[in-house]
Amino acid sequence: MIPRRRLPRDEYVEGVLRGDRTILSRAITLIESLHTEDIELAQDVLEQCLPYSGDSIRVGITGVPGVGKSSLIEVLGMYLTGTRAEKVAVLAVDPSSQVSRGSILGDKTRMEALANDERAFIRPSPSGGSLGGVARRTRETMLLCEAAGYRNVLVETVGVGQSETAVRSMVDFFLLLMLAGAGDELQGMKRGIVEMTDLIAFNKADGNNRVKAEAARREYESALHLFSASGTGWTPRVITCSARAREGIAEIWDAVVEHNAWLTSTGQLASFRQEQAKRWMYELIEQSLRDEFMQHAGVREKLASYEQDVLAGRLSPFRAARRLIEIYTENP
Ligand SMILES: Nc1nc2c(ncn2[C@@H]2O[C@H](COP(=O)(O)OP(=O)(O)OP(=O)(O)O)[C@@H](O)[C@H]2O)c(=O)[nH]1
Ligand SMILES: [Mg+2]
Repeated sequence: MIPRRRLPRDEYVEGVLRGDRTILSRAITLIESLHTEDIELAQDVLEQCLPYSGDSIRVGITGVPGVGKSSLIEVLGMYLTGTRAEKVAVLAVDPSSQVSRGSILGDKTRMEALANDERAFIRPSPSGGSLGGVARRTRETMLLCEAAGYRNVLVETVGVGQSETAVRSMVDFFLLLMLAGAGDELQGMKRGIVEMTDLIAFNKADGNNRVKAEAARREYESALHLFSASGTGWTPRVITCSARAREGIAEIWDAVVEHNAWLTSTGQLASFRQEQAKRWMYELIEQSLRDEFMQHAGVREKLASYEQDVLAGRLSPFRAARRLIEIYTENP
């Protein structure tokens, strides 16, 4: 990709605030950049946009690979932009994506209708780096999208590992997509995913699968009182849906809206936002310490050889870490 010249700060800020999609994209690219000069400018831009963010409905969507997250997001997105005439931003957290533009690039071409919709903005997962780094950039992207007037944000997360916890901490509503008969352990029952879920939807409830999905729904509904949803007092719901047949879509969004009204009326939305801001601060601290450390000339010079020593058993991980940190602190 040809590097594009940076814009002055105010051009980013004004562009984002008036909802200019090209500028919004460029501001996000700036946030994703690892160049020192970009990082400072990006923080400046974010700071200016921050007061205009936060006033949105943030929904995380998870589920095992192939459950239909992207398909459902496209249909849900079209419902929002069409039936409800609202703007929607679609983001993703996928730390496994190493390709230059992230893994939902394929989805972006697949989500063709939504991608071409004036009211929708789709941004693939930032690529590379730690989960923390990917999550931070997604969070900041979300804030920029909100400042650009996207009042609904959908975040897709890969249904494996810790990405779910990272996404849970940046959204208000968590939707777990499941498949009837695919095995509970596999789908997160045993990994504590259900406990952070506000709505379980059995997807692909179409064709021959319709009856099975309905049975699974009933079974889960009666088992669900065993779980206390995300500690908020909200009772999680269980429904069936089909991205293919476009069924259950309004029902999903009704639950989101109802949940949002309920969070607002109980004052929990405000504390969610506070909690999210606090977490963001700690993430930023960790991230910038880590970046500084990794970019320290002395550390860079020694890191690879220490890593080899640890691999070969010549040096304990403890000692290696300590020496590297000494190199960093002695000559910051
Ligand atoms: N029958 C049926 N098939 C569906 C439905 N939703 C999605 N699919 C199919 O399931 C497959 C996977 O769908 P995706 O939307 O890519 O699933 P995903 O969860 O985003 O997958 P990853 O991004 O790989 O984790 C595709 O072939 C879809 O066409 C549905 O409601 N019914
Ligand atoms: Mg997908």
